[in-house]
Parts: sequence; structure tokens; C-alpha cells
Amino acid sequence: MTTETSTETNGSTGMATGTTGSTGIADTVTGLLGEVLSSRKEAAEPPVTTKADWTSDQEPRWCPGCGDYSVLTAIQLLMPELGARMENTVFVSGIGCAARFPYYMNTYGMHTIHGRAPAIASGLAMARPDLDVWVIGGDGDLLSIGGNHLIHALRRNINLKILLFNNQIYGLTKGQYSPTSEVGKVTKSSPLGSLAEPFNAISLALSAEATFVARTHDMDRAHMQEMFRRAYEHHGVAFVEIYQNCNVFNDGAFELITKKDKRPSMLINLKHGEPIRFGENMENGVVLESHDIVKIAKVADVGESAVLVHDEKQVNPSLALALSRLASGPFMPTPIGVFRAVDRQEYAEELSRQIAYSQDLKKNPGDLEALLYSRATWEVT
Ligand SMILES: Cc1ncc(C[n+]2csc(CCOP(=O)(O)OP(=O)(O)O)c2C)c(N)n1
Ligand code: SF4
Ligand SMILES: [Mg+2]
Repeated sequence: MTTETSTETNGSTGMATGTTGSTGIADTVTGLLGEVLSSRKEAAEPPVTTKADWTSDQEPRWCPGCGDYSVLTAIQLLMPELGARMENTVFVSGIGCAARFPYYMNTYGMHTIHGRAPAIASGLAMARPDLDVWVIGGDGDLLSIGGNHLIHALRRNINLKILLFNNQIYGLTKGQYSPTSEVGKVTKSSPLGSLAEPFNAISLALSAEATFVARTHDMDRAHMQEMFRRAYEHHGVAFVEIYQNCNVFNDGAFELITKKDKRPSMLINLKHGEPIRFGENMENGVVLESHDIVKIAKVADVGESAVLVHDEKQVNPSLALALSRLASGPFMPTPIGVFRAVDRQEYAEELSRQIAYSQDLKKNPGDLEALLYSRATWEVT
């Protein structure tokens, strides 16, 4: 259902164009897309669909070997299992290689402007809480220009499923350093090495009070699907960081931890209620160093009882934050899985309640036009 309009990189593709602020965009989306979608009728039973149903007629324009393909396949295979409805599903993206994703899904979709996907998706999710709204973006899209919109979507706990394709580079614009690139990264825009400390996306999401935070990687479809399923089932905002290989401009960025033979000793698979252990023979464990710092130790040295038991439901995010800081980059043993999954009021529901309360109080459904003209107005000639 998404059709391709152009392939330029300046953000002028899709429905939302220009330099409107986030509120204006959200209102536009609310009006346009909300109207179209609300005309759809809900069937009673979950539909039976196949991967082919979720695959659009658009040919992917990613480089051969790009990690984006495996994420796309994981989602297209998962949707039928979730019993999701194509007509109730929307993928909203900004600009970047990852952001081309909505074209390839046979659902509603918007390829919007750089960095604004969370704002546009927020408007849509508030206007149409019955929809499944997914946000797709790269590390540049969601953490550079879109960083502001992302943190506010996270703190508000809007019912969005946000997938961050982190390849630690600007792929579409041909290889500049990004806010997740490591210090010293030599690129065309940093010939002597980048100077800035990278964002730790998981730490950032936890600090913004996101209620669901997870990490996965593009080399393990089963794990990706498990994380996406958990995100889908979470009520509120769900943030999933995907370590994604850009084999053209940043090849091998994650191979020290994601290659099959490296995984047992380099990936720490977080499982709720289970001791945090890893290694070829599960010989390593994560233990508390001080009240909010964790470290790796040999289980034989510290004893099994010293190993932390993972608790994704902890309301205080301190321990999840400590876990997110265990590795300072994808070259050390790195936790993957669900860091945090807690319940909190969902924004759109609270907003609906406020509106209903206000209408009830005034015994009036309200009139937007009357409101706009209720105070001093000007005519600009
Ligand atoms: C307002 C604006 N500024 C800059 C750009 C140029 N631009 C397009 S995509 C992009 C970054 C892409 O990197 P990322 O979001 O990490 O996605 P990837 O291509 O790596 O998947 C930039 C800077 C733009 N399109 N619009
Ligand atoms: S430039 Fe990198 S991220 Fe973009 S399609 Fe090619 S391999 Fe993928
Ligand atoms: Mg990128």
C-alpha cells in the first residue's frame, strides 16, 4: 500500500514535507491518515496471513548484504504469527537507508522527513489508539536530528514500537560518523577521527524513562523476533535497538560479538528471573560491584549466589542502566535482550480521559473553530 515517490535524501519524500514543526506535522497526520484509516472496518477474528501478504511489490534498494534485509524478513515473518492486521498497521520512518523500510511492507506507511518519525507517529498514535504504529529509524535519524523527538516519545510512554537500526554510521549519505560511532572513527566527515563520545542508545532510552527497552542484532532472526514480539505486546512505548551491519560503510562493526562462534563468550543473554550468566560453559556471571555498578566475574570465584538475577520489572531503572553500561562498545561482552519492561500509564489513554472529563465538565463536545476564533484574531494582508 505504500508507494514510492522518489529516492532523494533531502527528506522531501512521503506525505509530510517542508519544515513544519512537530505539532503541525502531528496535526496534519492526525487529519489525513486518521480519516483514511477510520473508514476501515474491523473483522472479528484475527486474520490468517502469510509473509507474502506483508510483502509489498517494491523492490528493496538496499546494498546486497545489508543487515536491513534480515530485519525486514524477521518482521514480515513475524506479523502473521502475531495475528496483526495489515489494515491496522502503520510503519512511520524518517530518512536514511533504514527509513526505506515502510516501502517494503504491504501496510500503511509514511516515509517522512529526517528525524521527525517519532513526532508524526506520536500524533497518529494519539488520534488512533487502535492502530499498531511502528517507528523505523537509523542512528542518525533517531539520535542526531531526531534525538529530541525520540526522548519525548519515550518519556510520554506513547504506544509506539520504535526500532532503532544502529549501524554506527550515516549509511544513506555515504559514510559520515554518527552519534553512535566510536571515538576516533575515521570517516569522510572526520578524517582525523571523530572526537565525540557516542550515545549508548540503551542508556539513553532508560534515562528517558522508556517502559520497554531491548537490544537485539541482525544476525539472529529468532532473537530479533522474540524482541519484536515482546515490543508488540507491550502496552506503551517499546524501544528496540538493533545492531545492524552496514557492509558498505561500516562493515563488521559488530562482528566481534555477533559472529556465531563469538556469541557464547561475547553476548550476555538477559532472561527475566534467571541468573545473568554467559560463556562457552556459562562460566561467567554478572555481579554487583557497588550499589549501581556491575561487573563480570568467574562464577567459580564468586559463587553462584553472587550472580545477579535479571529482573526486567524493576521500576527503578538503575540496575538496567548499570547493565547497559557494562560494555563500552560492541567489542566487549555485551548484554542483549529485554533490559526493562514495566507498566505505566499510556499517554493516549490519559489524554482521551482528560478530553472526556473536560467535555463532561462543560457539557459540551467542544468546537475547534469556535476556540480558534474565541480571542483576538488578526487578518494578515
Ligand atoms: C534535514 C535533513 N538533514 C540532513 C539530511 C541528510 N541525511 C539523509 S539520511 C541522513 C543520515 C542517515 O543515517 P542513519 O539515520 O543512521 O540511517 P542509515 O542510512 O544509516 O540507515 C542524513 C544526514 C536530510 N535528508 N534532511
Ligand atoms: S549503505 Fe549501508 S545501511 Fe545503507 S543499504 Fe548500503 S549497506 Fe545498508
Ligand atoms: Mg545509520
